[in-house]
Amino acid sequence: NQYDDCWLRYERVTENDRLESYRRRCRHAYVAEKAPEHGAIRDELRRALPDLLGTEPHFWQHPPTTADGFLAIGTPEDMTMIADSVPADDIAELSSGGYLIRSVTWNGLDCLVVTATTDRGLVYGTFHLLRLLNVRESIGDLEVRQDPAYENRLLNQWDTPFHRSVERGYGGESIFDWERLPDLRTRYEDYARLLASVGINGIVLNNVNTTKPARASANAAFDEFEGWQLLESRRLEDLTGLASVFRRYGIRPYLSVNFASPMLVGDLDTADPLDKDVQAWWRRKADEVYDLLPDFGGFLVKADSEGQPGPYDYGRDHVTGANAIAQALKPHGGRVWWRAFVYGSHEDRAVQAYDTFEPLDGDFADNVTVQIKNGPIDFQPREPVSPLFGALSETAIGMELQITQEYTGQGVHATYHLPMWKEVFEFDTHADGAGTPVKSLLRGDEQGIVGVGNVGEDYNWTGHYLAQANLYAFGRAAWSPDLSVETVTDEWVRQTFGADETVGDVIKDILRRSWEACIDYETGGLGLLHMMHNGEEHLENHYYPSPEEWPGYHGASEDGIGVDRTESGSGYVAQYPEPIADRYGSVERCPEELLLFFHHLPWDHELEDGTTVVQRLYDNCFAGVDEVKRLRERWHALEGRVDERRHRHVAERFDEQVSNAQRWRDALTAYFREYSGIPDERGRVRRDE
Ligand code: BDP
Repeated sequence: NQYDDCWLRYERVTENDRLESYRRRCRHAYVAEKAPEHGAIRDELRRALPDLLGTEPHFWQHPPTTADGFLAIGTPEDMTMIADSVPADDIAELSSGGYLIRSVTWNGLDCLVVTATTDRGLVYGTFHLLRLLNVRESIGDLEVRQDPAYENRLLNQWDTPFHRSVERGYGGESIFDWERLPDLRTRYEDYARLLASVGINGIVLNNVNTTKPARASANAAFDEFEGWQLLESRRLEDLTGLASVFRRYGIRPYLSVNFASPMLVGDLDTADPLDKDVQAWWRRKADEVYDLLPDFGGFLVKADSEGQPGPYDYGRDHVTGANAIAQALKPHGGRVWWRAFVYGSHEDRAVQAYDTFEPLDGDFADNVTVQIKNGPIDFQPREPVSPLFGALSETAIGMELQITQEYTGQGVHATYHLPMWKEVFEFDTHADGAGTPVKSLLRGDEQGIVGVGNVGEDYNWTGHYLAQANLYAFGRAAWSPDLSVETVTDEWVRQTFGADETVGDVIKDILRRSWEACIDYETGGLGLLHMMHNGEEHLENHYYPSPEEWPGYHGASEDGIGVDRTESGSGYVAQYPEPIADRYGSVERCPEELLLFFHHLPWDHELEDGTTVVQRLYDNCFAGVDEVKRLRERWHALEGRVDERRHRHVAERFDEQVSNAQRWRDALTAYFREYSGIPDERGRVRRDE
């Protein structure tokens, strides 16, 4: 293989009973043949079944006449055999991505039916069935009904045309060879397969930074940060082939666009959203886009943030800015995804997104979705949940999660994000009284989940084999936030590493513990964050510790540490409704893991168990490193049980992770020691002379 199959491995079934049962139902396939999606389904069966069953599937144009059973995939309109065996009512309620997999007896044969009301649903149903085979589930008596929890399950590529870098990407350069388009690479199809197999239905092809970000201004390598060019006619034409690859898998294309496009791409001398020519320009552009890409999903906009232009340049607010673009997409059913990641004017950055967007609630056009990062700062190892989710009751919202590990060890550390996401989904916003978790606020046609992608040109796609789990988990959680961490992790491990239970248990243990470990060594664990190095010289940083660089984020001083975000401080806590505001605002009741996010406390402040703040920070930093060492040992013990290529790769990464974690621990504990003047009770922290 040119590159890794990730979780779509399809290894030979060796258990005889299973093999026999799978063969009886899947060797003969009767699959609809009209839509592009049907072609993708057949291709997938052609790939998977020979590997799994050791025999080529036999495709039929009519219901198979065979002594075996068969597999039938299609909508009831496509095939009478399906209409005959599944009552219309049984699928009438399915949403556009939903599907039903059912064992039926037809003409005395044991058959399996995968059906849906849409072609996209058939794709998901097929991948679900193959997953069952991959993890060796029984398929003798199936009744699987699935409907995605969210209509929009989008990936945001931070790939930068045209120098093929990926901002915050740790899996190599961009898989998209923009300059060669419209030529296609098989990798595009394989990527679409990976995404569709976990239910992702939209892809924003380019970076939210469509011009060179302000922070990279000194770096000539980023001069050609020109994602905005994708709106040029010649570039749009190049995208048609790429879009058709994704279309077969039910994935709609989207583009990040620059707010100043009417000036950059067009020749207007303003991008003022109230200017009639500007509005007409967006309309013409949208018409052109939809002519070429009929299933286009919409535009993603990062405006007035980190040097990107926006409505503030013209003295307009975000509603005016977003709606001007939305009106152009409206006739085509397209949508603007407008990012709430705006900051700059507030001393406490946590305050800003809510301050900017809450007053605008209800004014956005109905085809604008405000895309909100999970936390109020910026994808830190741990943050409280953004209060904006609960505050925008009259606005369509989307939640943006970071799949790529920008702040959690990048391509080197094993850090699994699902436990963090799960915490966010379940967080009770109290928006509509107790029992209004974040996950309940994102439903409906206009809302959804967005993930910042983590793939690149590397053999294993994600830079670290275990980081594949984050992409998998993102898709599964966006499909159903109710799935437990255990279920999703187990699915991923069994498909990716096979049936060996020892291997599975170890990897699940590593993944389960990895996030807490990372929080401990990178922050000390009491709600501190943003203690990493930034370098103007290049964009690839945020990997090394540098607590002295951004004191505003953690508030260390001689008298204590933490940021006062209560009434006596920035007042951020009041952005939450009761009883959250009260809980976070009280030193006694604030959960320990967020304590220093909300409060500035003396170094020797005693926590509930009598330990002082500074001692807890020391202890956590050491505990994080110890945990990573233990996880490394566990991985080492799998030598010989995991293929050498993957084993060696992850083992090497673990060595680097341990040394990087020690570097974090040492930098942080020395810093705490320096400021507090209080030694570690256990004598582990030396003071820098
Ligand atoms: C920050 C990243 C930066 C992104 C920015 C964003 O460091 O590369 O451009 O988020 O989300 O976390 O726009």
